[in-house]
Amino acid sequence: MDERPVIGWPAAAVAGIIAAAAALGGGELAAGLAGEQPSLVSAVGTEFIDRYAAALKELAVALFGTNDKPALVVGIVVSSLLLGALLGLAAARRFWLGAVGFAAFGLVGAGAYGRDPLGSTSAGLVIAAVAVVAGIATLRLLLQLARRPGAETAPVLDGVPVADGVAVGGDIAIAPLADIDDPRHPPRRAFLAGAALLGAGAASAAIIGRQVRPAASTDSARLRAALPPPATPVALAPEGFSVAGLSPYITPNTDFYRIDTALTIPRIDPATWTLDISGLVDRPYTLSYDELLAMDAVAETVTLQCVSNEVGGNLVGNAVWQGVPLADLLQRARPHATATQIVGRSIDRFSAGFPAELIDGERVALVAYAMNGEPLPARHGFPARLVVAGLYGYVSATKWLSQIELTTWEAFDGYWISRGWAKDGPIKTASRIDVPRSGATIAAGPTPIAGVAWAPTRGISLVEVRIDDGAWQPCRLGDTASDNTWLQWLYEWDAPAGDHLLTVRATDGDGQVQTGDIASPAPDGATGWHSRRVHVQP
Ligand SMILES: Nc1nc2c(c(=O)[nH]1)N[C@H]1C(S)=C(S)[C@@H](COP(=O)(O)O)O[C@H]1N2
Ligand SMILES: [Mo]
Repeated sequence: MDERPVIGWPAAAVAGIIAAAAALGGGELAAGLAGEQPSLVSAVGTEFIDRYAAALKELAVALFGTNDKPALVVGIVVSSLLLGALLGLAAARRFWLGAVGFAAFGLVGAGAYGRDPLGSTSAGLVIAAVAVVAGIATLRLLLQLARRPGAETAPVLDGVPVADGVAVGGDIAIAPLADIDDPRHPPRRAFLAGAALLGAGAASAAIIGRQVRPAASTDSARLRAALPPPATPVALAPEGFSVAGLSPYITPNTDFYRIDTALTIPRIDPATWTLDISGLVDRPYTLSYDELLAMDAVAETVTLQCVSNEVGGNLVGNAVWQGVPLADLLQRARPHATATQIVGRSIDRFSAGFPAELIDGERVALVAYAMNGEPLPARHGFPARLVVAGLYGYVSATKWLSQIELTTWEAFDGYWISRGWAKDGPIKTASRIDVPRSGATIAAGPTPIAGVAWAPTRGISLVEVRIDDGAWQPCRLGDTASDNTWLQWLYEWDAPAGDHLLTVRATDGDGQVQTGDIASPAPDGATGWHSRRVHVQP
């Protein structure tokens, strides 16, 4: 005769789930209290992104659009809770199994933390330890509460509990679900109350952990940052066509698309931030935020686009960027003639490289610290980022910039290059219909067709619209600050009743007509004409 605790498997699983929640909650709280440290979940997510970014970027963008980050966090939390359930089942048989499991996941978390450029290794160890202790303690408590009242342990004979429940395996005694309602045993009020209480505690810990996070220190430094006036006057933003639904010429910061691998937006203190200029140069140097702001600055309107943008997509925006010309910053370091690649690196391990010959003094290329007249928003790279006209963001627009390294074209591949994207990333000529909306029903008669078109550095010379299989009709073009930006286009259509397919194409400043060949974003940018179907009522 042998004595084993009998714990229903639902109770064991619930205990494991609540224990995992307690571990996550404890980790969040510890990370929040630890100061400007990413949360454990975020560190695991960052590691996940860096490992699986190549597959993830397409998959995640396809599945979740730009909501890929919340989706990843939800995925990590749900997987953790499921693992918790398994550990709960294991712990009901042998408690040490569950405890070892929690410790192992703590180590995985601490490891991810150590590799997360935003987190410190020692902080990660402490945070992971708090999470593990919270998880194991919760598990222990709940499993104790889950034991049958009055039958703390059930006698087991030859592996079969005689008094209680049914043995599932030879040496385990797990009661089936129905057994919970066994009238011989009152409902486990203590267990349910304990689970509810600890679950609520875990959730509160997570919420408090998020609240106490001192994100405010960077944000207030950002708001205090006094922008020097640019040496050159800002080119006035053109008035633009007033058509409801048409993208404004300048994209407001709050509407500007955001794409990056950062699960936690880096919060950088400008007082300690530095920018290194190094590599194949005679005089490497380091610049502080104040020194950068003290240099002669320019303000340039530049359209930025993500290579992942689909035809007709919205991963593109136009802003006035203020900053110091990259050419000036490089000159000061005396670059070697052998330098053929300029690599920007961020504090979060991202990197992007482009040909050094592009920085010829003609092309607009800046280390930008302001966007549309305000210090760079944190999500767009505060305190400084690169902006190079005419290049997709993934090869040029490094946010949270920490280093500019001159090297050779062959010596280094940026973040997305080693993940299968093209090494050269010039922005392709593109045009988009903003209005009417796809599938819109409109009344017959005069109706505007309008949108934006861009071919940064080359400019746009012509935009044409085609109705169904008709002839290409030239559109009115809005003014631009320079060839580095998109422009608005407008076609005043006298819409006849029926279903119609509207198509747009642009011609760049060199006279090249935008190709109608359909290509997906990978590996070097989508092509094809944007079309919209509309229904016109008589
Ligand atoms: N540090 C960092 N910078 C980055 C990225 C990144 O993942 N990390 N993504 C790049 C990509 S792919 C694009 S398209 C642009 C987007 O800039 P935005 O988010 O300000 O629009 O940032 C670039 N700079
Ligand atoms: Mo991008």
